Amino acid sequence: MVQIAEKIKTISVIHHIMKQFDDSPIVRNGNSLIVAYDHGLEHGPVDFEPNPESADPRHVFEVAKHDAVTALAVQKGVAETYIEEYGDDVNLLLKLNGNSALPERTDYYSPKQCTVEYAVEELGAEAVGYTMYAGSDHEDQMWKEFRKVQEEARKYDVPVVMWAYPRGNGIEGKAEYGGDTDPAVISYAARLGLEMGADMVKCKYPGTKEGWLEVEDVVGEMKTVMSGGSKRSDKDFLEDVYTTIDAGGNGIAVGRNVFQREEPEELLDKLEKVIFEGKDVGEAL
Ligand code: FBP
Repeated sequence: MVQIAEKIKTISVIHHIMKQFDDSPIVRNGNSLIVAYDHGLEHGPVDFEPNPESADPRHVFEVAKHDAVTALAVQKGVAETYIEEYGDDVNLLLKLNGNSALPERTDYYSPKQCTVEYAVEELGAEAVGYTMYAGSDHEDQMWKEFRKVQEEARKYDVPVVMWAYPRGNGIEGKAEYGGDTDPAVISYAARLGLEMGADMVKCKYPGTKEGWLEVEDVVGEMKTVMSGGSKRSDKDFLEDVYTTIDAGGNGIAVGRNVFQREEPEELLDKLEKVIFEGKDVGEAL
């Protein structure tokens, strides 16, 4: 009897977690369109050069008020300054770790910069994000940090999005490694998200529908979103997004393809059609 009661309790906790994510404001009809804006840390101001307006966080918060956007992913400092003004119109996904492009490292590592408690209690985050460099010499350290993030997120009832970016000495340079868009590598990294309790993984686009299907085959119920990548034409970008959705993906987390455009709203209108309204690229354009 005790065992059954315990089992029911466990099942109800799991259901609660899954239901909570589908009910989360960062999800709409099962899908998400997350605008990522942590590039000032990850790449530096060089990413703002194609559209200098984008260096001003206020500009990107304004863009993120678009109906299609389900969340804006930023680092803590940007959130602290702008979320009070934009909190009613923009769902905050607080990126908890991050690293700059400046140091010489022997392998990839993204240190934790913010706790879930601070993100939720002080900044009002609706979700949290963490970059995992599986394959790096620092993978074990990052799992330790991720474990705390994931368990704290459960306590605060917010979903965890894992930026699943396999890279580093463990894989790069190996004969079987096909680069960071290799579906086998992306699938393994995405699967780690499921194993470690992420609610959603954000993966590089593997280039084909077959590649994304390979990812979907191993992630169970966990949601997947495509990482935007460098800026390309509306048509090329929408085709990648459509293929992702068609293969069972749940949307995108996109930075440069939005904020490097002078009229990002036009692309967001089109993305809304593909991600939330079941339209194909021809219909969206
Ligand atoms: P983009 O859509 O511009 O590719 O942004 C996605 C993202 O994951 C950002 O959140 C992050 O700043 C950046 O890519 C990191 O890219 P990388 O580590 O591959 O240089």
